[in-house]
Amino acid sequence: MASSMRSLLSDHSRYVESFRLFLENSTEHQCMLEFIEMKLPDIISSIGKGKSAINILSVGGGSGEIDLQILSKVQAKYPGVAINNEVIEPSSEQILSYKECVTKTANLEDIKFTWHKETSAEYESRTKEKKEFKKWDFIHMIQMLYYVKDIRATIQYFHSLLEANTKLLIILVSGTSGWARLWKKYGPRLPLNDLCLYVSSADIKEQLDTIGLKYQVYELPSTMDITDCFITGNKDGEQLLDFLTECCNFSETAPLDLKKEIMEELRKPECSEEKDGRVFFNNNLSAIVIEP
Ligand code: CQA
Repeated sequence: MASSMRSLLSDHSRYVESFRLFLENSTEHQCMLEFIEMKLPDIISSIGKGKSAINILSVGGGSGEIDLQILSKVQAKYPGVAINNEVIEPSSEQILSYKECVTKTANLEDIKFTWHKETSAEYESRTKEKKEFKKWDFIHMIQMLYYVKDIRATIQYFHSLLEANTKLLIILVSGTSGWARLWKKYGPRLPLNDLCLYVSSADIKEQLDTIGLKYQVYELPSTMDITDCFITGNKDGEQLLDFLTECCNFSETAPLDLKKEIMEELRKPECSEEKDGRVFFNNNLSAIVIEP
């Protein structure tokens, strides 16, 4: 039977709405902020050694909340040193939010911001064409590798822009997360699209080993409260389910057997933990720090 399931990424305003709900119901941002607070200072401890300015490249900077926290740590480590922060971000709405975020934040006077409204692949071909091989002191790619066509080539390209004492930081879902489990088991039965790849840190580590790059991995524990997904007719629950399956209106468009199986899977210990009558989906992230 032909399925009428459609990718959530094909309906942008719906995607944004369920992403907002996901952020409200998960510790996604908190766990990154904790990592930035506790681990980043050490990771960036030599990126500015002897430099008069620090060049940072944010690949897929989104609306900037996480970027600004990273920048505050760089400022704290290198007080008074000028920072040049360039952002690659294809969405004009995200760039607008980022700019508003910058306007609202104090103490950013020593930082110069530049936005490139393009994908990482467009950035690569544009800079190659112009033979503009700018080197960077810190490059980060946070929750974005799902959306590139060729992960290995993307990592290799941005890695080639690093000099001595610098770092490339990748954050994405952990191979031990409920996402990785769900994708492995049900990926092929969920709406196929070439916009999003089901990749986790396990796949990235494999790629890095193949290329022969040196890296360190940090596990960032995170959960998403999906209790509402099990309440029939609950609107928030349905939207969270759309985000989990990356499907538009999953509840009503998925074949019944698939829906039943996924609802059962979501409760299993491989995906979630039950606590105080609530169901917490494993949203663990991995931070991978790559050496030059
Ligand atoms: C677009 C693409 C991705 C977006 C977006 C818009 C996104 C968030 C907000 N708007 Cl066109 N991506 C995103 C960020 C974090 C995150 C997830 C998606 O955790 C969910 N994933 C599952 C782990 C990624 C597939």
